[in-house]
Amino acid sequence: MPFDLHRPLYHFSPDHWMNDPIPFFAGGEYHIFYQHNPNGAFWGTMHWGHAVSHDLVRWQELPIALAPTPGGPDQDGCFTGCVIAGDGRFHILYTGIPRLNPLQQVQCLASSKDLITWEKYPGNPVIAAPPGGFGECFRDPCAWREADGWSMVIGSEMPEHKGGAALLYRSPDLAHWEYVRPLFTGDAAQTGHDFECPDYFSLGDRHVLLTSRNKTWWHVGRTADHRFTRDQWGAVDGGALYAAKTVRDYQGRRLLWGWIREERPEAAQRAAGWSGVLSLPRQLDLRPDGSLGIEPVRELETLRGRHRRFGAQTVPDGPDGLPLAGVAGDALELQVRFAPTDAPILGIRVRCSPDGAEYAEIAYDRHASRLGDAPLDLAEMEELVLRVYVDRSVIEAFANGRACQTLRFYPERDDCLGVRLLARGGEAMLRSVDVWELQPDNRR
Ligand code: DQQ
Repeated sequence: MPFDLHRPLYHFSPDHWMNDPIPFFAGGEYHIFYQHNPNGAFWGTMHWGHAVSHDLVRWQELPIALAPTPGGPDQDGCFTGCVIAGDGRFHILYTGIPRLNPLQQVQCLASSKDLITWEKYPGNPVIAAPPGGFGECFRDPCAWREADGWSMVIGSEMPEHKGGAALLYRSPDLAHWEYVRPLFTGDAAQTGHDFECPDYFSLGDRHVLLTSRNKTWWHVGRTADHRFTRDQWGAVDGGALYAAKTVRDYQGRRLLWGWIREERPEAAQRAAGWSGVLSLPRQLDLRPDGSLGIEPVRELETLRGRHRRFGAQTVPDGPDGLPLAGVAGDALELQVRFAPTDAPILGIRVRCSPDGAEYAEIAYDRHASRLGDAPLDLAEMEELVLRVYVDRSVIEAFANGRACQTLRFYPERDDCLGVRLLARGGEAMLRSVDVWELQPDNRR
């Protein structure tokens, strides 16, 4: 394989195309299904790809799980959905595309004994048309078991682009579905005009709904009488992460993955032969104030190689940042702690060229209370704690257990390896920096 400066080393990124990961946990293994085009690094002819991991860190590709059936209700694509276990088998509910242009969307069922070989239900589609009164979007089913049958939400939208709608259905057997009502409707000004890829689960004593449009959004609230009432909401990630979904694992953890989108021209994606990256697994928790906490999982520590620690020091005010002496790499983990400060901007630059001209910047703006595009309010005496994973063209940054910003960075040169600490508008006090070189098995 020719050397590829941009292809991540420890993030999963299959050949050709991926989007929309769908996680599932069974038999001690983590599975990721994903939207996949096996015909090239561009969106089209949507299949379901499949990969498995024992440790949440190293992924192995498995055979394609679902492919469009010529002449079938999914002949133009097997779009996103969910995987569930029931009656001794596994089931996929997904959106079949009978026609892409103009867009037709129906809901389909497939089943499997081993998660590898899938049989489509002969009576597909199981839902042939949306209920009346909603806009065009009608896709991405998310189903779960209740004491007396199955429930499912399908991503939709209010008429005239007013906001998303999560349409609630009920079924005794996964094949026959009855529409109930919208579980929740959103406001376009807050969370976009529709709800792609809804994900719905309980967390602590609350319910959480994830929806996607432009970003993935979290909504935390309570459900009663088939209505979800939202208490708080926010963005799962301010950057390049989209279509995030979750699974509960054997430890009871709620784990989230998203699709890290490309931000380079389509021609460059096709030429590279790959497009789309699976995010690192993130653990979700309910914070004491009822908002959503998001942290990278501890299993990522198994990637750690050589470690360096830098102690307290002043970071001078300046446009270019303070180089972290002796640190270089395109696959790094960094943990940075800044003391509470008056500097309006503080953060870190990674993948810096030797002259400092090229870099990717993760900066906290104290006046705007934002980490990139992710809101982050720091309490008066709260440190800024950044955890940053660098993996060639992918940078995932986590701040204070509650804000994330995923970046893409595609340098032309191969010496963008430096790290610099940043303070602008005033000096900042660094408490410590820990740096690990990450040692993926698949260095290529
Ligand atoms: N991607 C799928 C759709 C979904 C969208 C198609 C979100 O099912 O709504 O690839 O990225």
